[in-house]
This record gives sequence, C-alpha cells and structure tokens, in this order.
Amino acid sequence: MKKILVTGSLGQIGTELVTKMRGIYGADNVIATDIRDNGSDVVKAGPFEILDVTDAGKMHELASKYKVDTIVHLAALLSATAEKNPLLAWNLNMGGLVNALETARELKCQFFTPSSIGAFGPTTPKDQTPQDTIQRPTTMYGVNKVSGELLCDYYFYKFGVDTRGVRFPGLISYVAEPGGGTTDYAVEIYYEAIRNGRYTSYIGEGTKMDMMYMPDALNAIINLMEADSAKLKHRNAFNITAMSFAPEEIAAEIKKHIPHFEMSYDVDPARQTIADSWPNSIDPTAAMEEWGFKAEYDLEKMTVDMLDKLKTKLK
Ligand code: AKB
Repeated sequence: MKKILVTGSLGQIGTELVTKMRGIYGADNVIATDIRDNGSDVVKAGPFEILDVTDAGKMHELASKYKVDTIVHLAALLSATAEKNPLLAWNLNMGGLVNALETARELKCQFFTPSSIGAFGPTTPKDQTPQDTIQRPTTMYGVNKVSGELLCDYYFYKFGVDTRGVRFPGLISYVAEPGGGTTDYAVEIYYEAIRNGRYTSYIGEGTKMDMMYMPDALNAIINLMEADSAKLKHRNAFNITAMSFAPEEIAAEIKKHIPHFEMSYDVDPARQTIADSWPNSIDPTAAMEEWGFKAEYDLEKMTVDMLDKLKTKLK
C-alpha cells in the first residue's frame, strides 16, 4: 500500500485528489498538507499538517515522520497570479519543487508534479501541439513549468527518482474553485450561468484552449502513478487533454440547458496575452500510447454534469 504526502492539498486539484486517494489507499495513508487549515473534509478526514513548501526542513521532517513512499507536489501559483508577482512565483514554484524533489531523492519516494499547457509559448505549433516541440514560454508560470519538467527529468536520470507528470490543460470542477489561472473563466461561467443567467468573459471570442473535467484529471494522475515504469518513455510532462473550446463554444453548450443564458465580453489584456501565447489544442498521443490515457468527458457530457452538480451545490 502506498503512503502519500500531498502538498497544496486544499487547492483545486488537491481537494478532490486527496479524497479520491484516501478512498483507494486508505485515509491514514494520504497525508494532506497546505499552508493553511480551512477546516474542510480534507483536513478532517485524515492526517493533515501545515506546510509551507519553501520550508525544506519541515517538508523532510513530515515525509520522514509519516514514512511516506510517494510525494504528490501540487502547491504552486497559477499563471495570472504568477504574472503579477514573478519573483514570488519563481521562489514558490521553483523553491517548492526543488524541496519536494530533494525530499523524494533523500527518502526514495515516487514523485508526481503537474506541468501545464502554460509550458508552451507563442513559437510552439498552435494546433495539435506535439509532445516534443518548441517550448519558449513568455510567462513566468511557463518558465517555471518548463524548468520543472527539465528538473524532474534530471532527478530521474541523475538520481533515479521515479518522477512522473502531465501537462494539464485548464481544469474544470464544481468542488473547489481555481484561483489565479488564465483558464478559470471556464469554471466561473458555470457558476454565473446558474446564479445570474449571464457571464462576462475576460477571455476574448475565438480564443481556444485545452480543457479537462476534474474526474479525468484525477484518473490521469492515479493511472500514471500506477503505470508500469518500463513502458514510460517520457515519464514527465505528458500532454493530456479532453477538449478544446473558445468562450462562445462553452456558452453555446450552456445555452442548450439554460436558454436565457447570455454572454458578453470584457477582455482582460493580461490574461488574454497569456491565453494567446498558449496552444489551441495539444496532442495527447504519447500519454495514450505509453500509459493508456483516456478522457471520459467531452464538453457536452461535462456541461450536463457541471450544471447538475452546481444546481444542487448553489441551492
Ligand atoms: C492556469 O490557467 O494558469 C492553469 C493552467 C492551464 O496551468 N489552469
């Protein structure tokens, strides 16, 4: 049985991943950590510790205390926040990652951390972006993600740490809201559609980005961690995606269920610039071939589920 330490457990991915992994591996075998305690189920339903990921000593101490054999490192600033405070992003995103990789090396742990479509830049091929291609991102978040991908590869080749990772697209869920990302509009739109029947998009018409529904993202993490190591040629930074759409396409899908729904635009230049530098759609073939990645939800199926779940949540 795995014993897993998760950083950033109260974030958008962590909140659901911790719960799912506790169901699979046992509540006591998933140690949730975060910089704050929000009193949620993640905190109450199993071991929880306060951890600032820039504190290398505390991270090592907690991993030793619980004798973990796996580290899932999720704590990071997302793209829009990172762009507002690039130095903080460098220190937190890279400092946290190095500390987590060092802990994994010292304690011989398996390791997972997500990269992102943000690891690509304006000179990357925009459509069906290949697994191995030009990566010259123009955001601090992208610089962090490319550096992180390389660092994870390095820890595998140099020290034999079993590092694994995916490049996540925008993640959509009804449980925990994202914060500070460029793709967050695709979550907000569902909340606003139900609350007010209207949404003002900060991303402009025609701007396509890859997206994925959270259940597929959680399965991807667990399946990659469980995959046969011998079959992995890439290990880190696998392209994965479930759908690609522009704001008007998700709005049209919502309108099928909420006919009075209206969308308008008030483009935020900062987030639009980031979105414009990212691919329209990425090619997940390597992930499909090397560890059987498959997404269950497309835009249509996700929209039915999101609206259904949010209607209950927002009652
Ligand atoms: C963001 O928008 O920053 C994230 C991401 C795609 O990495 N959701």
